[in-house]
Amino acid sequence: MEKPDHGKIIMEVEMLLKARVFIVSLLLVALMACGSESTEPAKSSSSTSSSETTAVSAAQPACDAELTVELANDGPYAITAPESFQGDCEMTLAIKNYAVLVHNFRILKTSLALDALPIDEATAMVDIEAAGEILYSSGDLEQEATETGTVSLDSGEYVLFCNIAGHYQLGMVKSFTVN
Ligand SMILES: [Cu+2]
Repeated sequence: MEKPDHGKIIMEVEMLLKARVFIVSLLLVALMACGSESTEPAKSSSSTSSSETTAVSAAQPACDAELTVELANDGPYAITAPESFQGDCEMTLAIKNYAVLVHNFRILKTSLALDALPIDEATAMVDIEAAGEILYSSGDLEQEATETGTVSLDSGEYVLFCNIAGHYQLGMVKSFTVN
């Protein structure tokens, strides 16, 4: 009883396998035909997905720590912040002004030295156009006012400063390295 059954099963399995090979080859032919027919839609969909990929890679992971910036806490024109910080991530800034005087906060990418930023004589403010590229700009903060923001910085040297008239000249500036 069992022997013929086994033989039958083996034969059936063999037939099934042959049928599968046949079906798979049919499917391959069908797929190849589909592929050559739909060259245009395939192209457009691949460009869509590549732009999505770009968007995804542009959204960086959050940095491990928050960047705390204190304005006029360690002196009337002091900017207190870490000397260096982690880069290639989305940095969360927590800025606070401790003084009665209004202050603000700028992150500048520049090739100029810390003490060599050009000043607009009419306004007594740093001439941003001539100085470089501002990558973060806070609002004007009253005493005890805080601002939270995000910025992604490449590794390199930056200049932190306050651009209320005359404050840069009074030393409200600090170098900052992103690793
Ligand atoms: Cu200031």
